[in-house]
Amino acid sequence: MSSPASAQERAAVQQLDPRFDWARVARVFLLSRALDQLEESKLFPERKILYQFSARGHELGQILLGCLLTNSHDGVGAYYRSRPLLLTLGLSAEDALASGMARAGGITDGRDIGVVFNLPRKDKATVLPMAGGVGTQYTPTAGWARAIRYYRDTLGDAGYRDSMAVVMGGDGSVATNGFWSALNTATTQRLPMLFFIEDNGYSISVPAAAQMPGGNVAANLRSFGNLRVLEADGCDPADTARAVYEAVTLVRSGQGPALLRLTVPRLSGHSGQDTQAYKPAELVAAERARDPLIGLQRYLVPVFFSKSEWEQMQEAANEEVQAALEGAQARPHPDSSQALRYIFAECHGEEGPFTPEPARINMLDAIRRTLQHELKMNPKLLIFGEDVGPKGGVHAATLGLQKEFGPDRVFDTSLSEEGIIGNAVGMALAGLRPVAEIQFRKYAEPATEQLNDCGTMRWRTANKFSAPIVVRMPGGFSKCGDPWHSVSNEVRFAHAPGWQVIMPSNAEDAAGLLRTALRSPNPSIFFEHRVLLDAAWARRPYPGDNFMLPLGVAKIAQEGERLTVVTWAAMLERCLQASKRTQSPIEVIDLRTIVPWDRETVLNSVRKTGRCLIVHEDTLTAGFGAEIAATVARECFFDLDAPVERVAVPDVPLPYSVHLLHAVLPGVDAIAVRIEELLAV
Ligand SMILES: Cc1ncc(C[n+]2csc(CCOP(=O)(O)OP(=O)(O)O)c2C)c(N)n1
Repeated sequence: MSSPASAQERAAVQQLDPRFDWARVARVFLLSRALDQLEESKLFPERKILYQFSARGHELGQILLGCLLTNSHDGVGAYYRSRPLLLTLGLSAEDALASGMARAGGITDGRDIGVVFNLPRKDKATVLPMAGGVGTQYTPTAGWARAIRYYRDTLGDAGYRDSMAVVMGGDGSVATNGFWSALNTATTQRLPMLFFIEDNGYSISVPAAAQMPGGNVAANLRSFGNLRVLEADGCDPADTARAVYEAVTLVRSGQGPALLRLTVPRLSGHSGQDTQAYKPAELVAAERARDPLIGLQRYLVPVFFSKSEWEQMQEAANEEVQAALEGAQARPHPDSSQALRYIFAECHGEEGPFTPEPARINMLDAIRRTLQHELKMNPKLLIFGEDVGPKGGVHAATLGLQKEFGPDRVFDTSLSEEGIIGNAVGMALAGLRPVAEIQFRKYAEPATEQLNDCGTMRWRTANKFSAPIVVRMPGGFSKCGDPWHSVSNEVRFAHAPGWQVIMPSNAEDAAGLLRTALRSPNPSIFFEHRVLLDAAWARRPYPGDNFMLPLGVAKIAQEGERLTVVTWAAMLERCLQASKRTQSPIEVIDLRTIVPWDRETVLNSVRKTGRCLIVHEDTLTAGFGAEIAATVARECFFDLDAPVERVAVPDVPLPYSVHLLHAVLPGVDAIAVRIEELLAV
């Protein structure tokens, strides 16, 4: 900064918003611009980077925001155009370029595209792992905001005082489910959360007015309850500084959430490939004239910097970027031998001694008691979902838990599965242990994106982040079937990398497997089969408060030599009954978990018996049985005396009519017939 010579100049300096370090703002702005410039003019055309999402036009507000995110428990849900904010928070230019160039180290070690970032932090704001899906950032950030409140108010951790969550998004993102879900959560719960909307008027080529009436999210939300709404011109330094400061101060002061809409130009195409041919030429020209860099220069030069100082800063930014490029280019490619690592954590939870009780309880009580004990043991464990609070869940698995542990620990959510899972992810990232209930397996579908992104998080971030949540979901047939409440489709989770998939068949296993999941470093789907919740067959003595079962260890439910039946969950009882109908010794294996699945026990058994039948409730085509069959066919090829067979529901939903239901569900008769057929080969 030059020392202003005249009184007039000194006065002018004082007119700059004194709450910001403008030298820092200018430095980061010029660095960000130089990075985009290099990428757009050289690295992308030369195919040295394969994705480019320019932040040109968006920088000012992001950098001012970054200057205020000083609290170590602040959390930011960002998106692909947020690099200026990350640079403000400490992302180095070399890491930025190396990420785009898919070099070793850097942000994701070549696993994710260069702009899908994260920043794990101890001393400054954490940038939550981004995802490629527009709108996916909203609900996890609301979860982070909820975690702040839990640490601060329930656990009494003063370190969380004044902390906040910020979610960033474009005008297109406000049309997504995630935006509305997070807005509902943040406003009904009055969470410390800022919605930071950078409105550049376009979502790729679609104008903002196609996303919502009038195209102005702030105008539409002015009457939304519990929400402060602010707007500013994101190219005007004074106006942007005022609005960003006010928004951050409001949220930090505990007055609940706020939404700030900044209007900004998108000075480049949506991404490297996009020519913006759909934009009228006058608009492109007007956007160029609005460039916030011009605005910032006017604001700071000559009152704060002289013209030559400004030029020197520009030159310094270019030099920094050149050095960063050399550093990035010197880095090796990521080690391909590491590509399969970090789907799961490379450590295991501890197990304790256990003390079984004599009385048999049903699976529902076993689940409730396990949850109750873990709630007692772990103050960071929270249970939530639709109706799990005062009602105790529609299946009664959480009955009485809110009364015992209070509404901060066991609570109802709004009706948004995307919100339930997304919030859980954000809470887990903040160090809590969320247990989310999805009321019925089928209703996990609105949360598909959050579930998939949660599963891949550890891998995507090269082991920097993970969100070990437990998702309990009842499903499968009960007294009747129907296409909504009786879905099993567990294979869908087996196909989504990063999920442990647990399918207990009885009360004892349910307690042991659930406890393992609740202490596991990985996310788990815990499937509660509806017919087993109160089935007499599935009752067992409660195995004690320390009982844990390892995942991926099947149980040989019945030993035999002539044929191996592999099954899980509600089909186990039917398989055992069917095996009794035959006069031959049949080995029946209860897999207990399908990810990981116990290949060794299955393969050893088939090597012994030479015959294999797989029975499951999920539909036949591409069911998990197909995976087992392929493995057995390959690994036991020379031991097999008969083809590997499957009995499963044909490819239809489960019907409501009990008559129809039993026509499609694998029954004892059908299983017994297939066993006999295989024995006769
Ligand atoms: C769920 C989802 N649908 C579509 C896309 C493809 N896509 C990527 S960016 C984008 C436009 C988003 O626009 P906006 O939210 O306004 O942000 P901007 O790019 O303008 O900053 C689209 C449609 C995606 N990544 N995710």
